[in-house]
Amino acid sequence: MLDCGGKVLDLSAPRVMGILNVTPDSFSDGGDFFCVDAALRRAEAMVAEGADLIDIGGESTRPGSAGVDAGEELRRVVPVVEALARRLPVPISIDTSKPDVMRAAADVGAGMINDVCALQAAGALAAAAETGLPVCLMHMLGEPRTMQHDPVYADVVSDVAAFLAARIAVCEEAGIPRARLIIDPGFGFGKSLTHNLCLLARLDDLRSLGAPILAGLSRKSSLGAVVGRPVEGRLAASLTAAVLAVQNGAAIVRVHDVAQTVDALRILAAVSAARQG
Ligand code: 8Y7
Repeated sequence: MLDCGGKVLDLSAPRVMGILNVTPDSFSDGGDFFCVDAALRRAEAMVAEGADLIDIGGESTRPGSAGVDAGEELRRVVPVVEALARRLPVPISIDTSKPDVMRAAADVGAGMINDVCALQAAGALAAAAETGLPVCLMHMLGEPRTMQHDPVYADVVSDVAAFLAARIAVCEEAGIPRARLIIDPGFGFGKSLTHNLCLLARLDDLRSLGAPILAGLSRKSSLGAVVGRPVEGRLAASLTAAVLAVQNGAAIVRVHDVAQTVDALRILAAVSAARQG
């Protein structure tokens, strides 16, 4: 059980995190007005489809992307977090690396911090600790602008595990107990196709770190590289990856296609139950 700012996330069964991007290409009027109502309708639809939490992000972390400043990110996400936290029964996760955004989102009801920089930004550790919220620590090699330029590891799974273990230790020292942490290998963040496949194949190696695992593979380019399809044709690949991630130990999958993922995981659960008799 994770206490997400008053809302409970029960991790005794796999959970689905629905992705809600609040960036200029989504829920905007074409200018810089972000339509809270449209974001709310999309989030409500994901909850109706079975999403157990909603991840709101205001900064694109795609390969090659530049950042946005804190003022802009706050303006995008805070009204959406506030509306969703008030109206939805599920916890709202805030996808940010910025301490000011963590604090502001927590103040308006966010239930989790999802940080692709694993609280390494200046002030992020203290800000996250102050909120008292669960935190997802993700591994990334390098930074979004350059991370896909020939990433190198000694052994990708042990390197990622060592990084996450070190971040867990730093968090514990800063007053964020392991029971409030989630770990994520960061599929696609400074990883070649082979690295991503190794991490998925050996995801359960990360279980020894003693924190639930979150896996984000939905529509990612490594899946596209295997099946040879553009982003809009990656549903089957994404569902297969989600099922494999859960089978290999993921507690939470971060996805765009909630309804289909929920169905896929129901089949996995039904078959697992039959095996156990
Ligand atoms: C992940 C993520 C993204 C992921 C976690 C995309 C924000 C890229 N990917 N957060 N965020 N894990 N925890 O394609 O894999 O969705 S953005």
